[in-house]
Amino acid sequence: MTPVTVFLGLGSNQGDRESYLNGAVRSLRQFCTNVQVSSFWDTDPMYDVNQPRFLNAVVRGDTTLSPRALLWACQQLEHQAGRRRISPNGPRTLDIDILYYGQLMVSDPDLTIPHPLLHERPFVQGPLREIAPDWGDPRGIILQKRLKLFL
Ligand code: PH2
Ligand code: MG
Ligand code: MG
Repeated sequence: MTPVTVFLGLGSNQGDRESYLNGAVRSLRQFCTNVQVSSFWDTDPMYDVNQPRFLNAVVRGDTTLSPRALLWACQQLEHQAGRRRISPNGPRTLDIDILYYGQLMVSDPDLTIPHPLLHERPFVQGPLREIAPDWGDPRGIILQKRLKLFL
C-alpha cells in the first residue's frame, strides 16, 4: 500500500503535558514517516471549561496503516499514557485524534474522518495552519466540485 498523509491532533492537560506530547510523537514515528510536528500550543479548555489548560499540537505523517489500524494504534498510545476515560471532554494525560486521513471521508458510528469538530477548535486550527496552511478539506473540495457542476 502506498503511504497516505495523515494529520493527528494531540492534547494533554494532566501531569507533565510536554512529556506526554513528546512521548506520543516518538511513538508515532513507529508507524509514520516524514513526521512534522507543529509547535506546542498552551490553550484554554473548550466545552468543559472547568479543567486545567491543555497543551495541543498537530502532527503530520505518512502511514501505510488503514484508518482503523491507525485509530487502534492511537488508542494504544493513549492507553499506554495511562489515560482513563472518565468523561468525554474531561481531563486526560493524552488524547490523539485523527483529523485527516488523506482525502478520505469515513462516517461510521465510532470513527468520523475528517474530525467533525476540527473547524470550531482553535487548538486544532492554529497548529494545523503552522504545518499545513494549504491542506484542502475533502468536505470543502466536494462542495467546490458540486458548485462547479451547478454553475
Ligand atoms: N479536547 C477536548 C475538550 N476540550 N480543549 C482544548 N483546549 N484542547 C483539547 O485538546 C480539548 C479541549 C476533548 O477531546
Ligand atoms: Mg479530542
Ligand atoms: Mg480523542
